[in-house]
Amino acid sequence: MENKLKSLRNLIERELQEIKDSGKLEELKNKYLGRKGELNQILKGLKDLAESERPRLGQLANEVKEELAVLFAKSEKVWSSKGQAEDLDPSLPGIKNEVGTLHPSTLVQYEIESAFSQMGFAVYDGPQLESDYYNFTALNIPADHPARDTQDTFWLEGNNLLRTHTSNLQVRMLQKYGAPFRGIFPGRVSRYESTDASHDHTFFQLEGLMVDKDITIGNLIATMKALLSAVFKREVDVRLRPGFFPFVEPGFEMDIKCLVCEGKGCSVCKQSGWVELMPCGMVHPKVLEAGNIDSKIYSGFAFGLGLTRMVMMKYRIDDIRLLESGDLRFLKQF
Ligand code: FA5
Repeated sequence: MENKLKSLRNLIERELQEIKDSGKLEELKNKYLGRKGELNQILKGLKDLAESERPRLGQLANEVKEELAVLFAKSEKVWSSKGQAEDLDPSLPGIKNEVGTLHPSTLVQYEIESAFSQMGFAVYDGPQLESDYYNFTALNIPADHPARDTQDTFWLEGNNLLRTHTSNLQVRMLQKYGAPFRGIFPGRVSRYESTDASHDHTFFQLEGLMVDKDITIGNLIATMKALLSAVFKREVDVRLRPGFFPFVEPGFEMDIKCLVCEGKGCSVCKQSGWVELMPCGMVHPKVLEAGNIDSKIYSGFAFGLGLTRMVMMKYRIDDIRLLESGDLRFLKQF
């Protein structure tokens, strides 16, 4: 019996290696391990053995049985994965891949970047985690200045904060590149404020800064007109009014006639028909000096476009919170 068991195991091992399809595997399994299979036929002979032989051969029979079960299990695994590969039909049409789209703010940002590149402006990025100095103090907003109250923020350790505006790059850029300078800085900003249809706690601005000899308000207005036509590609109604920012003198607010309601009044423009879009002005001498620029030789203009609001106007989006919601039903429309 011992020889029969061993040669059956060797035979099965060999045959398993030679099989060519999973049907044959099933056939071998029935032939050798089935109820009426060869292994059971051999095991039936156990009862006829001498009592002294039975325990040893019984144990051997169990070992062979287990070994064969493992061998068959391995082959089944191999043949089931081969089976899957055989099921693959390369002629079937592919599964549609979900490709994302650019965020509407990115689309508008790219349009502005391309228009400004043609006017000789470079595009810069900068830290969103900023020091008190570059976000406020260097911009002529000392610690006790009431202008800080208009831009409440999230404070971090070590007198750092999440930047409240892209103006944080004005002095950084002047210190780094000096004058003459032409640059735009798009990016994310944060404010600690309650949200409504036109205010979010996280939104995007796009700053512009030009410093050179003989820069005037005329240059500022021409540049802002170029920006508006790059985005809207048609005439839009805007108005310029005086505005106060400690880092510009004189300072202006540029508003756009609300395109969501065509100026009739809605929740975006707070029923006024106008939306604050782009504050701007001539760079304050103190800012130039913080950037190591001689304010007697150089002058400049700066603007701080509310990029997210611009996107709302362009696409007539009636709630700013949709833009950072991550809602694919909304985003897929662009
Ligand atoms: C500023 O942030 C100044 N740094 C702009 C500036 C730059 C002035 C250079 C002069 C020279 P203000 O806080 O007004 O200003 O914000 C600028 C624009 O960002 C607003 O006109 C508006 O379009 C947008 N904005 C402000 N707060 C929010 C908000 N909570 N949600 C969405 N957009 C906002």
